[in-house]
Amino acid sequence: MAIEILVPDIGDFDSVEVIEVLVAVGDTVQAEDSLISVESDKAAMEIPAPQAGVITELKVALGDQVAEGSLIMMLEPADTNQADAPAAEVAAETAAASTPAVAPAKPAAAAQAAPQQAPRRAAPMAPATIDETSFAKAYASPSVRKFARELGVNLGSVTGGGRKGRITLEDVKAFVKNVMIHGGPATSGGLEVAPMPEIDFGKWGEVESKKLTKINKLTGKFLHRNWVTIPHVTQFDDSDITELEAFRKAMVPEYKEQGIRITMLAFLVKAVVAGLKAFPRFNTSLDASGENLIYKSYYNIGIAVDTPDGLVVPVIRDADKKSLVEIAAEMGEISIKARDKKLKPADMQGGCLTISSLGGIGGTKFTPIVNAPEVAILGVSRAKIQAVWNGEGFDPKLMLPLALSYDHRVIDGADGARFTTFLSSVLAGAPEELL
Ligand code: CAO
Repeated sequence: MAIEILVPDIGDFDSVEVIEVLVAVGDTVQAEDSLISVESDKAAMEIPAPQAGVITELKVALGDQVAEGSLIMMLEPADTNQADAPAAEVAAETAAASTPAVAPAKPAAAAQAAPQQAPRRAAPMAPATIDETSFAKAYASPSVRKFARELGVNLGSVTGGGRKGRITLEDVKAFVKNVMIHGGPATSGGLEVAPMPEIDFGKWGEVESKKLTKINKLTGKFLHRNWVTIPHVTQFDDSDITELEAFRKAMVPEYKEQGIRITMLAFLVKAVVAGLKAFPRFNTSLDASGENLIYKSYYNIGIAVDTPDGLVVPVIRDADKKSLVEIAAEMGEISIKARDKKLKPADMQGGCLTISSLGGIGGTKFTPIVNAPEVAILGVSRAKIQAVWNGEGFDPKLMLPLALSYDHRVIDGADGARFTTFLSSVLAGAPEELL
């Protein structure tokens, strides 16, 4: 007969959130196997099975709040005679899962039998070394830590896809898979960088240590991943926006009364949509296997917004279906939302190409990092008047510096130059066509 599994004494917490359900109905568990992970604002912990058996019913779901005594699931206790069989299976599975990453001195039997299927870089793989400092700091539950340790995965190198950037079991599996297919940080064929040494900066003068914000940490991980895994090229161009700027300035007073700021950025969104339509390969993403390109028929443009807590990238959806004024109004709203921390995860997903504009701040050029899974990003610097040769003399022209970084696995250099040339000509063309 099934028994109830209740949350045991979990210390001083009135209620904690279920952040992982680690078993499903029908699963066989051993005593002490983890069943769910819960998290308070201070710590994550796992609730273990009190005895071996089969899970017959789940009573909690992700996001539920539980407290001591809450019913979490029903378990049919195991027949003690059979208890060894699943344990053996689990051991075998664990051993199998460990094989790739711990790289035994001798290749595994299966790899010998089918050498043609072995990933190219699997052979010279060295045992991974775990950086204990970043492993300890990684945001992951105890079972994920255990799993990562068994596989020799350095959790500090894994990007968390769970809520609030938590590293899940799936993230660790995906990391290992990526290493096996492409070679990665844990292999000798990938990037092996020396760990940053601990430095006492205080010995050279007064210092103060401040915690990175959550946004800093999250974007830092994604930017690092994108920087090391995407072969970047940045194509520069200057676009003559003399006429466009005069046109924009003429529009400003009318819309200011309605509370809408008509910015250069809104025109750039429209120009980028035209660029994506003219060059559909820029509106794609590589799928997880890296072997197929996903072409998108929608035009969602990400806008990098600088906030006191760090960089966020809200997305203007269906920019092709919106007028310039609608885009300008929406950009005003999302910038406020971003700075008031009101953006939801969905507001920052599904982008096709991101624009990062530093024009309001200054600078002549910069090389933005591609916001994967997008394949290109447009950086915009401050426009300034330059002397432009007209064949007979120099004209003063307002030139806008553009910097297009792209994923060279998807975009060839020639297309990169074609795209910026196209953008430049659209921005230099008839402004009313961008309305
Ligand atoms: N050249 C010259 N002047 C420019 C300009 C450009 N390219 N872009 C903007 N300006 C001017 C604007 O016209 C405005 O002037 P007025 O106040 O006289 O109208 C002023 O600079 C301020 O503009 P803004 O930056 O507030 O507005 P925006 O619409 O251009 O940009 C936003 C909005 C949200 C993109 C911006 O505020 C922001 O956060 N930028 C930072 C993005 C970032 O951090 N990127 C780095 C990512 S790392 O890869």
